[in-house]
Formats: sequence, structure tokens, C-alpha cells
Amino acid sequence: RARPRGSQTAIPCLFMRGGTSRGPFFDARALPEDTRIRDAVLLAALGSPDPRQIDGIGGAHPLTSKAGLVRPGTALGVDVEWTFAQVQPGADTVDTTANCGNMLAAVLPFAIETGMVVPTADRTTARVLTRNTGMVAEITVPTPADPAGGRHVAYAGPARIDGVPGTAAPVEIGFLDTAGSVAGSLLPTGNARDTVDVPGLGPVDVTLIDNGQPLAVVAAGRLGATGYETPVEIDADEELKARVEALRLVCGRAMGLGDVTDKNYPKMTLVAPPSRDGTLSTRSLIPRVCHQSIGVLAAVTVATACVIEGSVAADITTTTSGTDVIVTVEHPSGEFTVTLGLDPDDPQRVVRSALLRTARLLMAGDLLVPRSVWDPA
Ligand code: NQM
Repeated sequence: RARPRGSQTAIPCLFMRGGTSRGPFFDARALPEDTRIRDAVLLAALGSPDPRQIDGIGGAHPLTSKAGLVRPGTALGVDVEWTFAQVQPGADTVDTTANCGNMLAAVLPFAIETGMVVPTADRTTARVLTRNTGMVAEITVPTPADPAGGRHVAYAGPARIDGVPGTAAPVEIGFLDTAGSVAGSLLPTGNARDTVDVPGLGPVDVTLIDNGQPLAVVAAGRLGATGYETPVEIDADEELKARVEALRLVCGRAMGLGDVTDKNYPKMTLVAPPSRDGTLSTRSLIPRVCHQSIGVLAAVTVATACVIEGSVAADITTTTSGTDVIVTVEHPSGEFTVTLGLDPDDPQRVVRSALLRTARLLMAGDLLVPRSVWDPA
């Protein structure tokens, strides 16, 4: 389906916003099977490793330097499967290790747009497998009847997510079994709280947790931050970022992730008491740049930390009761609400989570990469 166009190769592509992220989505079957060539194509498409990504369509920020590779489901009970690719603006690697719940929001709309899923009712629900970690989500989008015939994805609607202007149609996402996505288990050290020794910082209390995204949760105050800074302030504070990175390297080892110097995880979540009516305030580093809001599975994971007794997050949140707990995670551009379903026999165990995103098709066409990248032979 990719074809020559002069000295370049044209690859069919939908450019989409998923939640608070954005990037090109491809039919995975249209990309080279050889992952080295595929990755070279993705780097060229986004314009990395140039930090400005001037020769590609990346937005020079980790949140706008992502891609989705989607195909019809191949496993039983899976309608659609996709691989999330993180391309860092200043690096020449493509990371398909971790999840992205924001880009995930665009996957079912992409599958409907491209005919992989055919809507038959006003709402279309599909089970979507994220191949990066084997995570399955149940996703529902509105698919009203089109006066011209058939059904289409509705992008306009009343849902509002902080970090995206205006309102849009809701994309409802439900997760089961997200624990241990990359770190192997929910609490990879076996503890709700660890005290790690960090060069230059001394002992630091952290919660090392992975309920869909590997995170180190730390009190902002312990790193000399308030937890209420703007992303611009955090990105400009080289000393704070150096403390966060020193802590991250120690946490990566403690979580069994090895030397994480060149990895995009664990992400770092600085927490503080809520500044408005939320459950807690967060500032996320992903992992070297501050998130404008918070990642979806990062929000699920920090929300999970809130219900675990003894965690660093539980220190600053009020205890909740019942089996359906609503956690409102404050972040730099507003709030992110996560509903957690707890095991009635073990209220420390989160068995499902649900949340709302929006998505929109921004552009449809071909993405062009130099022919020498597509066909290096
Ligand atoms: O944690 C950014 C994002 C993400 C990932 C990041 C995400 C998630 O906001 O599920 O959504 O953590 O690098 O897109």
C-alpha cells in the first residue's frame, strides 16, 4: 500500500490526536516488516533525531513525537491490536516497550476510519490489544448513522478533557489487568514504600509501582519542589531535573529495570497535597521533560498508589472506602479523573479502571519518507 512518489515513498497515514498526545497512525501491514527498517521509517516520518524535528511531522516534544501501528486483531477476543511507538525528538531510537493510554484513545477511531472495524450501532465497543505490554482495553466511541449511508465516528461532542481546548465526543476506556506492564508486577520491590539511597540526595522515600505505566512516586517537597510548578518552570530548572534523574536511575534498578539511562521509563511522579478539590497534585516527568498534564496509565498508576496503604501517595490523600473509588489527579492543566474498581475481598487490590478521553482525526493522506529510508538496499 505504500508506493513510490518521485524520490520518496508515500505511506497512507491518518494524523490523529489521541487524548493529550498526537501523531501519525498507520496500518501496521503497510509498514516494512523488518523492524530496523520500520524504525528508520518512523524516525524519518517524525524528523528525529533532530530535536526540532524540522524535517518530519513530529512536534518537538515527547507528547507530539509518537506513532501508532494498527492492525485487525489476531488473538481470540481481540478486535484491534496496535503497537505504540515513542520517538524522542532528540534521539534516534524507537521505543515500543511501554504503553500510551492517550494515543490508545485514537486507535478505535482509526480502525473504524480504515474499515478494520465496521460500526453497526450508535455506539461501537471494541477490545483493543496494546502489543507493547499485552494490555487489553475495552473502548467505546459514538458511531451515529450517516445521512449519506453507513455510520461514521463522531468527533464532536460534549466531553471535556483537561489539556485539550474545547469539547469533543467521548472515548470511554476500561482497563482490566494492567498491573506489572513493564516492571512485571504492581509493586516490583514487593513494598508499598521503599527508602532508596540516591547519590547527592541521601535516603528518599518512594513508591515504585506499575499499574499500566512504571512510575516512581515521590513527595515533591523531598526533591525541593512544591508540586505546583508549571511545566515551563520544571523544564527550566536544571538542578531539579538532575535530582529527579539521579533518583530515577536508582529507582530503575530497584524496580528490576536495569540501567534506565537511555530508557523512557520509569516515569517520575512528584506528588503534593491537592491544590483544588482533587485527591492529590502531580507533576510528571516523562521522564526528562515535564508532561503538560499526565499520561493516562500514569494517572491510573498514581491513582492506584493512592489506595495502597503505606504508599507515598497515600500519605497525602484521604482514605477512601467502597469498591468503586474515584480518584481525581490534579496536573498542570487541570484534573484527570480515574474510577478504580477494587476487589471486594481485598480493597488494596485494583481490578479495573475506567476513564474518559477524546480523540480526533486531524489529517488524512500520505506521509512521505525518502526512498532510501524505505528501501535501503
Ligand atoms: O501513561 C506520556 C501520554 C503519555 C503516556 C508519557 C500515557 C500513559 O500522555 O498512558 O498516555 O508518559 O510519556 O501520552
